[in-house]
Amino acid sequence: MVKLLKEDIRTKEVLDWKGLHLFHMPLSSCSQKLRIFLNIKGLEWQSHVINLLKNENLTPYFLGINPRGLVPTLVDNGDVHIESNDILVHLENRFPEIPLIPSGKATHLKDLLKDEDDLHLDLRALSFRFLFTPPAPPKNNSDLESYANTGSGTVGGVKDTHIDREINFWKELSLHGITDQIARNAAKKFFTKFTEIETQLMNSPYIMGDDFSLLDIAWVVYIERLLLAGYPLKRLHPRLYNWQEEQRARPEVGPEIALPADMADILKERQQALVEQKQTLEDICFPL
Ligand SMILES: N[C@@H](CCC(=O)N[C@@H](CS)C(=O)NCC(=O)O)C(=O)O
Repeated sequence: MVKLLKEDIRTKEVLDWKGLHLFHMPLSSCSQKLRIFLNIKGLEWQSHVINLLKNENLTPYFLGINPRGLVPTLVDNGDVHIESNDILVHLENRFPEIPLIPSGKATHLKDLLKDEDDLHLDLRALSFRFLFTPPAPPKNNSDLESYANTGSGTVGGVKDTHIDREINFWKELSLHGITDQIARNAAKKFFTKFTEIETQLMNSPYIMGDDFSLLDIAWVVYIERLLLAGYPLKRLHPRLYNWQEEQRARPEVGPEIALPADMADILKERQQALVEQKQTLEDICFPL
């Protein structure tokens, strides 16, 4: 569980907030997880959109709430919770109706959620290589300086090293872009994981068995992002592709991962350009 201590938080106003408040962004995959969960549980919550494209996550206000500068961030009756999977587990414990942790499998589920979280920077790398085309590096040196030096820099009262990984990602992106090698390594990890999940789905309707769980929510959003980036899911993992279609058809899921029409057009054009240049994710990363 990553619940912040009061001393980690510099934007003190949130300590007095009542109810559930979610800092999120529509297209952020980890934020999509939370919104799907809240839909399924039918919970009331207040929305605070943080525009990552404008680096609103690097303001003193937001870094004063989440020293890692990441969405989603939950404020639950004045307690600040960070890390999407930990937030899911926290909310599941608080609102157990419509259970999303299979009975007796809480520890196993946490381990499997960790595998997913460990792939987050790989997902981001593939997104920035094949999906997003920022006209300039998304974070310049001065942004990264603020990132490193604003907010408490502590999580649980201890200096947080997680932020260094984030800063390093953005530095590398602006210096070298996402190289073929980085993209291939990332795609390989997803291929291995998808092969494993697909085997599971040959025997059961959901990843952990007969019941829909937090793990399904977590993977649905990653799979959707990778599909947008051109991962050849249908060819390589046809069962997983069909499963994803089934999940997308759920009313609590589909709207949270759907793209606005104008954005869908832009991304389609981008994919088309990559096809013409023979630079799609499939061209660069497969065969492995
Ligand atoms: N491990 C974190 C990852 C969160 C994360 O990286 N969120 C992304 C959006 S999906 C973000 O805030 N990125 C910051 C940025 O793009 O500047 C979690 O699961 O909450």
